[in-house]
Amino acid sequence: MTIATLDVCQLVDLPKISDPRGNLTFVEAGRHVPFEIKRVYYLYDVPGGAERGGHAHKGLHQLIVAMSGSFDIHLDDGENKKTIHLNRSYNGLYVCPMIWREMDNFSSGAVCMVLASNFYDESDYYRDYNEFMKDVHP
Ligand code: T46
Repeated sequence: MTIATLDVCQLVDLPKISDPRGNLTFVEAGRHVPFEIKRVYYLYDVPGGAERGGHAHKGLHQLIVAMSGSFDIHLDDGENKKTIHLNRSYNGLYVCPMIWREMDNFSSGAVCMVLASNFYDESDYYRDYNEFMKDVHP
């Protein structure tokens, strides 16, 4: 198992084609995200005060984009923590495997889109922080 560090979880500037008719952003697998995209999902209608996440993935790579509105993502590699405020639809946050994440502070109307490197698989999750820590710091 590869132990991740927060250093690789960085904001990616996605291309933005500005146009008086409205802006356009695109994402190309292998070019803007360092993985093949196998799944896209999105969170929406998130009630004020809700928290999401609260888990880590063993092998999943993700790019998280605030398509609309804003929210905070708190990342934790077992040693260091950082919080990122996402509020631009031309920025994506790359999150590598083995990073505990929690999300909160969703604005009204926020839409969080996630590009993921694999299909949904519950066995890829750590949902217990102590289990995650045991594997990060055996
Ligand atoms: C992450 C944040 C941003 C599925 O059936 N298929 C799916 O593709 C997903 C993502 C979830 N589910 C089911 C599994 C659970 O019964 O939907 C329920 C909620 O899933 P989860 O606990 O993963 O939801 P979030 O919003 O806490 O977390 C998700 C991602 O799992 C996670 O990787 O970073 O969105």
